[in-house]
Amino acid sequence: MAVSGHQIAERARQLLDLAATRGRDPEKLMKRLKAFAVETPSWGYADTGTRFGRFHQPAAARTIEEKLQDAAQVHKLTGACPSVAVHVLWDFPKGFDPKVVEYARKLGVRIGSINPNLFQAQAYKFGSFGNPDPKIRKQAIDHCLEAVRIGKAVKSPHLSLWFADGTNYPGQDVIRARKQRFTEALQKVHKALPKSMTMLLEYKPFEPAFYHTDIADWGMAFLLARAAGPQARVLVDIGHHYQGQNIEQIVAWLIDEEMLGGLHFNDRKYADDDLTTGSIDPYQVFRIFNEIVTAEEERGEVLNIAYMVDQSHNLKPKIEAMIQTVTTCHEMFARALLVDRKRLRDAQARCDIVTAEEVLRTAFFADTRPLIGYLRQQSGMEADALAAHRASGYEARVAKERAARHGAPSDASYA
Ligand SMILES: [Mn+2]
Repeated sequence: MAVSGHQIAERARQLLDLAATRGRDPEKLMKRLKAFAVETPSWGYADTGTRFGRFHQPAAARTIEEKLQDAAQVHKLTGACPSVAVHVLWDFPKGFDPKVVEYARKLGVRIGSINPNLFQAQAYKFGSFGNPDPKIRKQAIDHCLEAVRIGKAVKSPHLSLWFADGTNYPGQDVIRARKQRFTEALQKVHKALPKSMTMLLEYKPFEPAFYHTDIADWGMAFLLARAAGPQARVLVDIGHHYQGQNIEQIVAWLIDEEMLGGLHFNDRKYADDDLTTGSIDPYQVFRIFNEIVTAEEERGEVLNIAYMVDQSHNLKPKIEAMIQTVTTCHEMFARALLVDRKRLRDAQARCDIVTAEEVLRTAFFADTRPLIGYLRQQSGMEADALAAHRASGYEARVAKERAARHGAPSDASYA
């Protein structure tokens, strides 16, 4: 964005004036935008790949400390990412080290959701909570209990569960029996939760299981969460749906049932592609935020929804990809705040479809980049986080440091 700070402030003021004509208090709007936070995942800063291969980036983080450094860089530039999701197995391979809490604090971030790993160990070949072998189910439950202990130690608000469980061929196992095993295991883990922790239950229709997945859609996640206990909610990952599925409707229904716990942001063209948010369908991100803002305005309160990024794209530079995603989320949320609610409600009451749709389209096509830039300027940051990151020389510096620390990345095939 080759515009001056003054121009950004000017454009932001025009947008705020426009918001005022749509019945919105500009000061409150800026406050709401400032409070917007999205958690970034530790695994989004590390080398990843597809099942065909893994392409290394010299600056990719390899240890939890390096992942936290990168997450702190994103937070420093965007002001919107104060917490970092951790992955128990990948981030604490030798067991949890409480020193990371202090290290994160020093960097200006904190540990967020705790993600157990119930899919990588050989034991989980035929499932974790759904496994027919009670010993393996116990191993999976014990790993989750350890994740809860870590969550207590770092004061994390979320235990975030995703299961690769399912079967690959008809007849492989009894679908109902697996459902019952899941219910029982989730209840055991729920019992161990402190009052301050919410269990988030994620669903996905297929992959790695290609015949049936134990938690395949939001309805199954909803029923299991309800059976697990009062602190369990559904986690909606944008990439975990069939093509064409109306995700904002799922979000709206879960809000209405008080069961929406969080969102995992990413984008996709075909399946669970882990692309950067809004790179394929920014209108979908807007429509999701619009459902959330609609509910918040009706109720006059901010909903307790964990906004999180879940992407680990393997070609873009990691931090740049994360800044793009976080900024897109922020900008789309701002667009949802610019919807002329009164005009929309009037049009809806008259069944005036075209006006109602145009109200949404008008907000969606508003360029909210100056608003986010202005917000950052007011907090002493550069308006353009991506340009600021590139100008900082951070990537070249950490690439050199990390190469010196670890040597060249191993070319071993992706496991
Ligand atoms: Mn996810």
